[in-house]
Amino acid sequence: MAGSTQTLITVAPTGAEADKSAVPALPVTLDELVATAKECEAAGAAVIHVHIRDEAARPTLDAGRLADTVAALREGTDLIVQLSTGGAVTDGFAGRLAVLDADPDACSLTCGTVNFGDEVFANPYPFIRELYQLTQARQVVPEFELFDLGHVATLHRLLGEFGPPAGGHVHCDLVMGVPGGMPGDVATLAAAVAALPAGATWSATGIGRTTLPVMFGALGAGGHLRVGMEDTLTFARGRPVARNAELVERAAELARLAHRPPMSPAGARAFLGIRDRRG
Ligand code: KMH
Ligand code: ZN
Repeated sequence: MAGSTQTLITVAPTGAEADKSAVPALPVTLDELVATAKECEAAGAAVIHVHIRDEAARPTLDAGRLADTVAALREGTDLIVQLSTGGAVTDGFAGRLAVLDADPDACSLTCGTVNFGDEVFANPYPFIRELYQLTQARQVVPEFELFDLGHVATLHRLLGEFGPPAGGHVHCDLVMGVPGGMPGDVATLAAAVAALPAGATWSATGIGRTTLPVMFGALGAGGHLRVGMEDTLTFARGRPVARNAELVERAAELARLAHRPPMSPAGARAFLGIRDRRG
């Protein structure tokens, strides 16, 4: 399978937490997002995990903006467009479900509640179940976001109750190092990977200073990578990230050094079972 010889790189360029006024390099307008996406695709990304902002650069789940964003990313790139259904910690469940109305290729689906710094990122099982069934009905491929080992148990429960996802393939993302979630270290990575459903593939991302340990651990264990300013704003000690693409460039370079070069967007579509929604 392509996943064993190549590396799927996802870029998460914006997130819902960082403040544009404090982080001027953060892409928040549609033009900034599309320019970032093009640069990251050229650098080796195959998937873009998307959070959008309003005219004041605040996180939003506005339906019109989401639809325009999906259209603009499809027009400007070949990247797989994965919309966040996690949104911001302040977003309600109805708005998060309505994200699928924008008809993305893929979406995130977090498998449990987690403390998120001083906040709570709420994902009770009835919400997870409803979102999962909606992805199946709309044929939107979910990526299972796992912030803690208990989320892996919930993933097993979900698949046991409702069967395989759209596309037929289970792909997870281990989000490590969130204050309140599982730590971003190699021992925890190995434990989480060992607990995944048989046949599942996985990416990993380490928040903040866990970025590099998680990236090296994931490459060594046969996993895939997510990078971007949603997850880290510091490229090296004392040096802020200047562009999302430099995070993708570094991930692609490490993947090539591991003899698992970046997967193309076309390869990633086949790997993840993404249905072609482009005109
Ligand atoms: N912004 C976080 C609270 C996702 O995109 O699905 C949730 C998050 C997960 O970023
Ligand atoms: Zn996100």
